[in-house]
Amino acid sequence: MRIALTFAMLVLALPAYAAGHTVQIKGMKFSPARLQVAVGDTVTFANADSIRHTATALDGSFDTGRLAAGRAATVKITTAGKHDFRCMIHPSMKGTVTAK
Ligand SMILES: [Cu+2]
Repeated sequence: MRIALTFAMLVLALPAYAAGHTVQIKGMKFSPARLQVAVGDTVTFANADSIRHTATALDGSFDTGRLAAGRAATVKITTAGKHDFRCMIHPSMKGTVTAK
């Protein structure tokens, strides 16, 4: 029992590996538009359209800035919660990153 408990504490003490997620921007849409991540993960927004877009969190938690055609930007999600984001150039383009 004590060994199992010690092992559990060791596992919990190990640093979590940050995962990388990718969101494609194509046809004036984010794909996927909704994603679940862990705090510390990164999200790469890749603009596959021929016009500029941004991925800007409404709570200010991340912002890619203006992404030219074919460009990508990676942001780190550092706070838990639901982060709605928009393209600031095309406000109809919406998405949500939910971080736990
Ligand atoms: Cu846009």
